[in-house]
Amino acid sequence: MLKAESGQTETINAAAIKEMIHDRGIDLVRIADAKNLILAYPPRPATALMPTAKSVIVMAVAHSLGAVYSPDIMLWTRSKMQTSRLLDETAEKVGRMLEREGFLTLPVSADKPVEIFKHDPETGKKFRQTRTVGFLSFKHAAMSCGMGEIGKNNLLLTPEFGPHQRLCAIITEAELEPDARQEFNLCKGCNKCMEACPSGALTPDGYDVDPCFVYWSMGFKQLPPARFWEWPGYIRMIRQHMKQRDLLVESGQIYITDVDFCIECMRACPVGNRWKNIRPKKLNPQKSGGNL
Ligand code: B12
Ligand code: SF4
Ligand code: SF4
Repeated sequence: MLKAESGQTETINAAAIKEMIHDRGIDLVRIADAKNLILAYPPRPATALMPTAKSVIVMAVAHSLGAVYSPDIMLWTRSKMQTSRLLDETAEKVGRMLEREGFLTLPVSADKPVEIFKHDPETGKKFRQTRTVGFLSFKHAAMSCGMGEIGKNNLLLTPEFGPHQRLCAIITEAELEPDARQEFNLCKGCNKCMEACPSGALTPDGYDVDPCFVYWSMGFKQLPPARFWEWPGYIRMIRQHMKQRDLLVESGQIYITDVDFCIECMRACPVGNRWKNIRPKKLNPQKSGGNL
């Protein structure tokens, strides 16, 4: 147990923090050693955000499966916002409690904002498609404390919920006992995620962020042209979309409700014990601005 500098009676240890977080409605919580995180590329160590960090508390809230399998992605999007709210609110409250007890603490939001890169920081070359990166990679933090593994769909799979959860983290100076990493072998290698991916971002070679970003953010199956002869085809695609979509009205909804255009790699994945009894047998296509 850590002695809080405030001298108050709050118990600050891993078990007490986990209980407090579970009581607020969070489904999974584990703790990683801040100095021993598995790093993604580009690396985003917790100690770059807080040099004195000792622990990273990783939290997950399951999505409503009804929303995942709903006929229109907008229903999921709204539900996703609520999972983010629950996570962010919990992170904020636990963070304030830890700071009251004398431990510098940084809640990292389940949602945006993210860092935006127009150029490759290593070479200075302009990316064909702007890239975004989180301040901390939650999937890697979650793997670091044995919450799950990254599947072929490039998402964190947990034994309980498969890919159907939203993640969030709290970086803190409080030294909490870390949870061990684990081997799971949850991914069945069934390739359902690859078959379901409308943009071609998921292939046997792995995950390609650019086509995913373009489809997820706008529902477009083509990347912006890299050569001048690619323009006519690209313009044809945009005109096709404009016939049925109102991009101006849509952008209003996107800003208010954080609309995404795709969760197919998540929907298609059969992993997750808790869903066994309620998972629908048939997966109907989900309507989004992208499926024209
Ligand atoms: C930015 C981001 C995106 C971007 C980029 C994705 C990416 N992989 O980088 C876009 C918008 C495309 C995206 C898409 C999706 N996302 Co997203 N996303 C994030 C976010 C905010 C940060 C991801 C990140 O930084 N990852 C770390 C890097 C380093 O990831 P990586 O996959 O190993 O590597 C890629 C990048 O580094 C990029 N890359 C390669 N070289 C370079 C160079 C530079 C300079 C840069 C900047 C990037 C870059 O390509 C790599 C893959 O080849 C996280 C939340 C968080 N803070 O972790 C959510 C998160 C990963 N997303 C999530 C989800 C659910 C999705 C989507 C299903 C969309 C949706 N509707 O919600 C898809 C799934 C795509 C997929 N199959 O991976 C969930 C995943 C939950 C889970 N169970 O795993 C997270 C954790 C959000 C959350 N709070 O729960 N996402
Ligand atoms: S979010 Fe959609 S486009 Fe991106 S990898 Fe998943 S299925 Fe493919
Ligand atoms: S859909 Fe199949 S291959 Fe893809 S992540 Fe899930 S289990 Fe693995």
